[in-house]
Amino acid sequence: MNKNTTTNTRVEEVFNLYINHMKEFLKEAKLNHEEYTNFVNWADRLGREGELPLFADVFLETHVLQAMYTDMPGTQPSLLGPFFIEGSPLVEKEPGKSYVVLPQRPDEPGETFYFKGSVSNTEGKPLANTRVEFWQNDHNRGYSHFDSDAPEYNLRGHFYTDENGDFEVKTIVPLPYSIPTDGPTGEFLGYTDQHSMRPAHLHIMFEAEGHETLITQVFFEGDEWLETDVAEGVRDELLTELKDQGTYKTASLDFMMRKI
Ligand code: MBD
Ligand code: FE
Repeated sequence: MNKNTTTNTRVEEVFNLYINHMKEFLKEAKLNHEEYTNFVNWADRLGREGELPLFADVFLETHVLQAMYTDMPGTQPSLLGPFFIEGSPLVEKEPGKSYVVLPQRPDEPGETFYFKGSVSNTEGKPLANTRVEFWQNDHNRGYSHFDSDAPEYNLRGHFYTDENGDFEVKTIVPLPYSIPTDGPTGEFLGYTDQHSMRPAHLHIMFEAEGHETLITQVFFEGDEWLETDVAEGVRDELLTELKDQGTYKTASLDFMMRKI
């Protein structure tokens, strides 16, 4: 008995279930001892190189979400992913403007993009003053703080929906993203002959009083990686059309939050 911690019946319940399934799985997989040792060594490197969150979010998170949410009303959640960070700046509309500008460099490379959203509850009531957290990758396909040399919080920000539950944000068009391939996660992709790509996507998290926090993503019709997203994050209702307006692009999507 470990006297440093109190028992946690939920941990016990989940661990027992895990062991029962694991026994069946090992019988079927007929793992030999060398394979087991190889796995432990690989998993050790995965952790030491800081890729455990990456691996888990790419290969497990979608299954957690699908087990939780299939067939419920409201916008489908998608992956939080490994590249969210706390503390993004608050951005506000400049006088006379209908949109907020996502924090970016003065000369941020990429195609100018206006994304509009509306937020309502599952009964269609607009949700004013909903907190919208927004993050995405840049023109070099990296995320600030992780795999881009852009400044901290570049292309990350939060703002609030207006009195009609609407918001509009000026940013750049996100690009398809390759997860890092130079570590243990990439090694695994090689063994299993899988590519490392995710379709272009926006990350959005909505928080509104009395409602379930909605963590989701937005994808674009026609993206070549939609069907084979390495992280399996795509859901039909999260697809929108990227419209070419000449010197800039636009897109929009409606989101529905569930009451608690
Ligand atoms: C990403 O950008 C991402 O969104 C997920 C879910 C996994 C890896 C990289
Ligand atoms: Fe992402």
